[in-house]
Amino acid sequence: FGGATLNAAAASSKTFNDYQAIYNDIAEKVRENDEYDGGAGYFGILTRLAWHSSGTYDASKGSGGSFGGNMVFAPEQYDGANAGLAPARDFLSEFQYKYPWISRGDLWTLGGVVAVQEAGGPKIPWRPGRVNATDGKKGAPNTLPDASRDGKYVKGLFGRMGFNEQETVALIGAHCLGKCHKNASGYEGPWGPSFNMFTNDFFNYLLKDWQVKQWDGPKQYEDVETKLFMMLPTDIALKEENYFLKWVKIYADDEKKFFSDFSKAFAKLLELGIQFPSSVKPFEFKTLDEQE
Ligand code: ZEM
Repeated sequence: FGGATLNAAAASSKTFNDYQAIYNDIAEKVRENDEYDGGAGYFGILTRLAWHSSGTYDASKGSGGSFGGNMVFAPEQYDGANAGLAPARDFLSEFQYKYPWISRGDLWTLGGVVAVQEAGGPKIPWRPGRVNATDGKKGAPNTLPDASRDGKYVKGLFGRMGFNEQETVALIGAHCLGKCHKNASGYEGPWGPSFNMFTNDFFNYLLKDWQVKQWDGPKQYEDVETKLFMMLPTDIALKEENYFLKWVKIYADDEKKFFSDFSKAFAKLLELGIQFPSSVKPFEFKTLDEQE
């Protein structure tokens, strides 16, 4: 990898407790809004904001990633893949006012950590230090995945970010959370019934029988048994390539293993392209439940 890395700001006067306070504020607001989006709450959309701010990374060029918080500027602002993420940025913006010292990249990635942990998922080690870009020049549009494609495309796209097949499958397991929205992506529906809880359900559901849904929208799948749930073509593609299917089965059988691998891969995703000073050690935030 020949890419340049961006240097995270050296440790400021802020400590673990300062960031835990922001974590708690976000988590309280997530709790208060648990009826949002038909009971999905903000877990899915906040996880997706963290992913889309980071998943623009190209390891060969050192471009993209969460460092600058580029999604507020053109061209990333108008990237079709980011349609529907404004409610997540708006949700977090009050904390930008309350804690003016935190950067957008830190706030958006921290929002993803809150969402995963408060939904019952694994702890995600997280480091601060991203620095706001002042314009969109370093934005990397058209780099996020297209859901209509096949497994080789998915392998190539996650390979561009520096992920292997195991990490790729683990990351896509985040589709246990939230929903697709016709007015955002064109796709519609949740991947399973417990879309406000972080579990290995995505893999259990994926291994069931799926058929192409007959409707006026883009090609997506519905479960044969109830027709209540959905899969994207790129989700089904994880069953069509043995190098992915192997991990789908492992994670369906072993939620602990999924949690541990997801935690590592998601932490890596949020830090793509960023060089942290060795003095900045990862924080592991307490959930609201653990503090009660
Ligand atoms: Zn998603 N994702 N994603 N994803 N995603 C959607 C929703 C969510 C793909 C994709 O096209 C879509 C990862 C990987 C991939 C989440 C997390 C992560 C939606 C629906 C689409 C179309 C958006 C809408 O309509 O609102 C593709 C093609 C992927 C890879 C091949 C990875 C990696 C993720 C996190 C680690 C989450 C949580 C959602 C639910 C969002 C919500 O609003 O509830």
